[in-house]
Amino acid sequence: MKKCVCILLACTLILAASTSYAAYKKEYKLSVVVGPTFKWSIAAQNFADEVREKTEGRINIQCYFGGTLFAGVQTNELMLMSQGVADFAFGSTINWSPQMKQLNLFSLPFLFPNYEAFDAVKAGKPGQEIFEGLEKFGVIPLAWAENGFREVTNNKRAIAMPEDMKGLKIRIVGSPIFVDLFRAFGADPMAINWSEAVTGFQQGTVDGQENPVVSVLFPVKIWQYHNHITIWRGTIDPLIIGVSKKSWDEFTPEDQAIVKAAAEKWGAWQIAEVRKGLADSDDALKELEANGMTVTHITPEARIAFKEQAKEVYAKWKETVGTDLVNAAEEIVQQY
Ligand code: X2X
Repeated sequence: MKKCVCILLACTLILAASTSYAAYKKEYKLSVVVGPTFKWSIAAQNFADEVREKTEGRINIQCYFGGTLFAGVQTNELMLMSQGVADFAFGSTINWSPQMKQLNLFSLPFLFPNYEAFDAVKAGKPGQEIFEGLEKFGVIPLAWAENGFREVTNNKRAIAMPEDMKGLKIRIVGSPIFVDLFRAFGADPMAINWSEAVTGFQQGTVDGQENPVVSVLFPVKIWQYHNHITIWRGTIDPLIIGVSKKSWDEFTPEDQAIVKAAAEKWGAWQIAEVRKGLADSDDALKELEANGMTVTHITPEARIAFKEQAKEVYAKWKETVGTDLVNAAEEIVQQY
């Protein structure tokens, strides 16, 4: 009798397990805007491989690089996740910011002077609020990753002061705060999707662009197109590793824990990779110089001048992001 009960119990357990796994999809799609050689994509691929291995194949994540899931329109990525078309993403907060206004916090001009202030804001109440807010979009945030401080490059002249930007055609992401920001400096911002941007640099459709040094400018070898870079730390771009709630809810708690741990591991790895030669030394900048670029660091006085010229943009977008959220971030930043 005892044996019978045991067998029955075992059968029930196996059945329960197979029923919950049966809800799993054959493939979970992960979206990345950039191509497979970027550290950003390598982290995504490692995350996918680790989840597949640790869940013994139950969660099979396939990476779609180069923005193929959103057909090149990078500002649609969050919407696709809300709809469950993309199950996972290593998403730039800029690309998600047209829908989720709070994410423009990181694009507020000159808010973040250094990595320490930025990390403290992510780890503090503002970061927590942003993560909670994402759930309203049907996205469960798993971990932070990073694109980085976005620096300006161009093929016309060294930019040391705001007036040096006058008239320069600058490629930007199709996110309204960047239009406002570059217009404030008298530049001519042109929204071009990442999928077309490098062609734009090649063909000289634009004079310049803004993107992080190690994360993006190295893999595209920006020195082939532009010979000036300005380290201005004007805006910063964290990535969020997210999963659509629809997919998340299908996973057992054990598998959820595996997914979360892998996201934290590869998010941390990716952050360390894209800061190499920037946070610890200036080796990354020396490499740009070795490739023929002039590197201009804005002086503290220039930073004040840039900030002053972007004052109205900051005030307007502070309201859009949410005054309380920005106040909380400013309070943290002041300690650094
Ligand atoms: O399009 C860009 O500039 C990029 C790759 O940095 C983002 O996706 C925000």
